[in-house]
Amino acid sequence: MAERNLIGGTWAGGSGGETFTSFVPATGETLDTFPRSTAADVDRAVAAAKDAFGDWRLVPAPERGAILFRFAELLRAHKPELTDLMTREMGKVKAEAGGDVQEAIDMSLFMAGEGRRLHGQTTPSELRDKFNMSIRQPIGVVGAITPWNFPIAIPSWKLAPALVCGNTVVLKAAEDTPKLAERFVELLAEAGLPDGVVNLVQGFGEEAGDALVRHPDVRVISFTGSRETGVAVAKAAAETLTHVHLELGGKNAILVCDDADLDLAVDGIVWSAFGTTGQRCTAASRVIVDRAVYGELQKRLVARVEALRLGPGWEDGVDVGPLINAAAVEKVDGYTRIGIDEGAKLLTGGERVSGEGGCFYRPTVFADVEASMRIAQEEIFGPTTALIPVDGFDEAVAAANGVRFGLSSSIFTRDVNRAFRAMRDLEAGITYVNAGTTGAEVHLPFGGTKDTGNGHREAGSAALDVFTEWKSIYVDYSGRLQRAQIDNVDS
Ligand code: UN1
Repeated sequence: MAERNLIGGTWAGGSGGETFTSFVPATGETLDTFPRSTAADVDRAVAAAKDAFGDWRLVPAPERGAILFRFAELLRAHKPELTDLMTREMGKVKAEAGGDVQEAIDMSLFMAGEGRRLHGQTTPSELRDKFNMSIRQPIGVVGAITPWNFPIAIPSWKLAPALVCGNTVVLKAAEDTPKLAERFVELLAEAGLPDGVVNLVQGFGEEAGDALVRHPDVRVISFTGSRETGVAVAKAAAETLTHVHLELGGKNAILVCDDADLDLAVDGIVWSAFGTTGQRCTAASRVIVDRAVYGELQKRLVARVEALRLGPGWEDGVDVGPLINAAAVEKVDGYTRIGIDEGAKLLTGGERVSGEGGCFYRPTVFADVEASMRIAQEEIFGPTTALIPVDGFDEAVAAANGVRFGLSSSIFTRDVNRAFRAMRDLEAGITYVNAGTTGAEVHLPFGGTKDTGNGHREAGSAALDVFTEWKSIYVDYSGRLQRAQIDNVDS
């Protein structure tokens, strides 16, 4: 049995004896075998994390940050290797895989710096000779459940803030990218984390993930994935009143106004809709276009999309890699059928790539999509985008907001008034002006409104709110009993 769970500083096999395999989506080849962990494995990992919390919470935050600085250095030193592995295990193209690792470097550096901030507040007391302050405190064991689409970046979004704040972690990474999760944790350990501060349990959501969410000693769950699973996580965690941070789906729209720079808009659409093969929660799966430029935009967009080169991510000159697995190809193809049945016009794509061993699907553009159609409402998580024609700015904003999700949004316009209205009125956690829907930077809050989450944010200092609890402290140095709300108020 492969010893690939990290528990209390020791690499261990799974207790159930079952294994699962990681594949190369571009070829279908087998990459490696991992333990399919059980609730018993999760139990051991949580116990190790709980045990390690006692000391880790007392390590000065700047020292915890220093370990993250070292982790960032190690990520940088291993960037070529991790990038190459990511093109194989996850499938994204080289430039984007490098970007994924870079995002983890950036996040680790940002959160390392938090070790010397982690600001609380001091504030006057209403009473004399009394001092008031609030401080952030770690919460305890954090369960991090991460997706395969950003297999190095997203674990860093969760683990770097959790750790610098003084929590310990059990990571259950996606079963499609276990090797990358293993390398991530190996490098963290190498950076100098004490045993048990980070633990890794490989396996599936139904067993390992579920056990982690329900474990009474896990105080915070941070989950990125589908809306459906997010709801299940929230329900399961309710029983133990575990804090839950959810980062769920998107149905992100790009608005193209009649005054837009169309070539720039096409650049933004191609990059946001087909980068990472559309497998980003920030992907532009809707393009809402003013009828004045609708025909011209279609023409320019289709020409660009048909020129995109598909292939394995590790090859030079490839624009679009494979989907993550065969089930994803089925899902994306199913939505092509749904779009056609709904009466949308298939402009290009809409089929598997034959003659390849891997999970390739042609970049797909639908036109004449109505805002209420399923392909304009549901998250497809693949290389499919829907063009929705509208008359004017107000109709565009209404269409953009007419979905359950609210992660990212974008507007192409040269009109500053429209740009500011869009910043105010688009119901999303992120709005880009004259850029596509992807490309969030680590020092700003990341997350969405409506069904995209449950009100929390990752990244930036906002992430600290997920991984700390406030403590308010009152120090009375008057030497006598002073009663707030009473002694300082006349009658
Ligand atoms: C995701 O798809 O889950 O803004 C995260 C972006 C990336 C992160 C995407 N920096 O597209």
